[in-house]
Amino acid sequence: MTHLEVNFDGLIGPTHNYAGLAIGNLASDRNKGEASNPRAAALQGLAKMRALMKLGLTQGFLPPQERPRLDILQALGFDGSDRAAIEQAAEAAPSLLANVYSASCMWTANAATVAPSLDAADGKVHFTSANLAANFHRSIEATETARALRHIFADEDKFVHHAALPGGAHFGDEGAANHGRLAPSHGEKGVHLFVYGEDGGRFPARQKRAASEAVARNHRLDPDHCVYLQQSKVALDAGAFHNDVVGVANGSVLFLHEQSFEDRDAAHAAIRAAAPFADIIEAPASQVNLADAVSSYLFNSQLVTLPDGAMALILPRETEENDATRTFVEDATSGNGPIRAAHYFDVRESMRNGGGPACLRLRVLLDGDERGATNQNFILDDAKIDVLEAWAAKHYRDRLFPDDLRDPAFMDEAYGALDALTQLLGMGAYYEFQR
Ligand code: SUG
Repeated sequence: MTHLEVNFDGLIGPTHNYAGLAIGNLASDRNKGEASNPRAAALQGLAKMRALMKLGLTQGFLPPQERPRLDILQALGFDGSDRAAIEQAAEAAPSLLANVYSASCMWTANAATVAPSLDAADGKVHFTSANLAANFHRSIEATETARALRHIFADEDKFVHHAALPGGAHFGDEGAANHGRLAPSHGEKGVHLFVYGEDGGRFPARQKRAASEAVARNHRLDPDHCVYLQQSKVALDAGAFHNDVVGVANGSVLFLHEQSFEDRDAAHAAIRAAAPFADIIEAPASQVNLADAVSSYLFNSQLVTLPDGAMALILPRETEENDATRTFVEDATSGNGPIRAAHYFDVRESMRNGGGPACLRLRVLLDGDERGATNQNFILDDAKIDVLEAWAAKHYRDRLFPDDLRDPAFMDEAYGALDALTQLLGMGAYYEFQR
């Protein structure tokens, strides 16, 4: 049956804030301590999902994770009642409190790496939750991500779930944000590009080569169809903390910046050898410099195949506002090439934490039976988006400072929003605090 890519976006949680927690992420650092607007963030994300559905794509979502994570505070010695744990942490370690409150699971491109059944030796869809070991606030996502994926893709005859890689930073794994798949079409066997880093002069690399190799083994991929490429240190030091900040693959197209890889020529040769059908569309540094690529998030676009077979770019407004990147997009979409359209979206709340359109989604390529076996609670239609919009409008604040996390009353508010979500979706006692 027809293979379709389903995007699972992170439904942005009520605690979205700017705490400046992320290493190597210039936007997160720049906006540290500023006021966020969680309600606008959630609505922006939902508007993007609705627009992709209008383009004829199937759209899913992953629910927000439980925040604050009281179990983590307790494990770190802040015990007593829930309120007491929050108050003690606020006093003794406010930045730790921000970590257990982070809404970072919204960036589901980092939730896991996924291999379609077409490519796995056992003919099943494989998921490896990312350990996100490079940042504490993200490392606590892995167990809940694994639980969410098992909840949504429960059929063991079709789906295989691998736990996050062991060993912390030794096998640092940031999920699909450093992985791309090329194939002549969605229904054909693909070639997997795994991009890893070596520490730069300014920032440490988050994705380790050994982690990518382990994921490829877990997913039972054909080694001849896997290519390992080192991200360039200049890109890392310019703020490309994940490779999806400088490139995106879809179908036969690889859309990327000239300075993505440490050894550009060798990388392109390796890609062409494994995927002779590949169409590499590259922005020369003379036309788009790395600073513009990173600040505009040109390459953190979603490159999607529409029902008529043409491809479209789903870009952040920031790319349109930058003359160099907008012009590059106009050139890339105006000819007879595979990419025919560009759609710009306001996802500024996420962008201010370094998360563009592509960060907000996990791609899962599924055939018809696999789609049928997917928990339909997490597949959207217009009516469900209406419900989620009304829910966010009712339960989310429109202004939140990192300091607001110190008030235990905000914990009750955040849990209240998640509790209401589980009721709306009939998810039962999904979260730990509900048990
Ligand atoms: O891991 N930002 C995230 C952004 C992730 C973007 N994802 C992809 N490129 N696929 C990160 O750096 C900021 C949180 C804060 O500072 O409060 C943060 O975690």
